[in-house]
Amino acid sequence: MDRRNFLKTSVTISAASLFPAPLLTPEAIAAVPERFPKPMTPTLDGDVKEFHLSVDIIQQEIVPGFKIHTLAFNNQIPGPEIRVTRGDKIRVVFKNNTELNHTIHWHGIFVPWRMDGVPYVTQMPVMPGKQFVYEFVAEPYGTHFYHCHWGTLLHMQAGMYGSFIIEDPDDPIKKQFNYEREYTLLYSAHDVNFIRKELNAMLDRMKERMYLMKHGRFDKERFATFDTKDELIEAVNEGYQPPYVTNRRSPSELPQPNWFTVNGKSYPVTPNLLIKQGENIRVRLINAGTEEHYLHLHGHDFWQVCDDGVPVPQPWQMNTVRLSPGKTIDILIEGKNRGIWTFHDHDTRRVTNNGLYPGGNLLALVYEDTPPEEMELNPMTKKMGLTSLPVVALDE
Ligand SMILES: [Cu+2]
Repeated sequence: MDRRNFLKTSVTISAASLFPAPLLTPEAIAAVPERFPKPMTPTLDGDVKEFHLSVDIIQQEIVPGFKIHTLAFNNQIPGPEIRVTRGDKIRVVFKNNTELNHTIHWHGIFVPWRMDGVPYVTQMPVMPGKQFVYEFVAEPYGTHFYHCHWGTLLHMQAGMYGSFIIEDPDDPIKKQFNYEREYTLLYSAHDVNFIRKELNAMLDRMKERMYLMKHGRFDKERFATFDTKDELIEAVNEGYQPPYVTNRRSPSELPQPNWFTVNGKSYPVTPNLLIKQGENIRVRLINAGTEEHYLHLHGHDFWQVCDDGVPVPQPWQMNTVRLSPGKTIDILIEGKNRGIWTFHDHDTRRVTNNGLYPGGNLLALVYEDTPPEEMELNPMTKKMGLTSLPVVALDE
């Protein structure tokens, strides 16, 4: 391949790269926003902001050449971002286009309890083809998320999550750190074999359930739903075997995540964060998965400014932050050290794709204004006869 063709190829796949030169082409910089969740535009009904979410089974390409079947809000993983102002009246019309049950839980938001989206606790599941309308006021301020609360172990890792940002016109973090740009990163972990097997099994179970319901032969014991605990205990005393006794799944069949995604993608197609020297950026970290992540930034400290959406009384300076399942943490990065830096899970099992390093939760903080002379290879590397570093490296 001559140099001209090589450069052309570099440009087309540059957004996928973690490595220096191609990240700074105008095309690569323009492509960065595509890797972040898009805010949904609401329609207005009086003073109510109305959003529409649906769920479908779609294929998602996690990395080039590898697709899985997923449960996706509005055909996107993560789902679209809901971004509103504190105190807004919100209506979300949720339509279930799949043959499975679902609900939506609003994680961290002070909704009325009947809107909390927990099946059999606050509402019935939203059954195939049906819809449910969620209404609440957007409180409190901060970084939150939404996710399905039915069959959560499968449905969340299969893609049913999205960011929910509640802004405040007097944002305390903006006042303190004066940033212009911000980014949302949603982390998840996926056992793709579990997703495939369990999705198929659930579809089968639901098919049978719908058939029996249609013919009036729905049987409570068979589908393990009881009106009271006494009813369950009585059934057990008479010989009923609940699913946990009949051992549907052994511990080894519980999910063992082998794919780790940020905004639905693994390295080398994870989203990169753009910054300039002297600029502050805010990054909203959301753990929508089952694993704990230890996110480490090279070449910088950053400030932890919010914990579960709540501004911390005194921002903490650190370079590694622990992001437990269900947590949201906002960090503020000061552009003080020009160059290209990795930002990754320091549990190195999670910077793999299907067990191979590099992959997974690995992305870059990219200074857009790194001057060309600083992009030059160092003398030791030049001695190897190279003119640039590889565009994508996948070999451990
Ligand atoms: Cu669901």
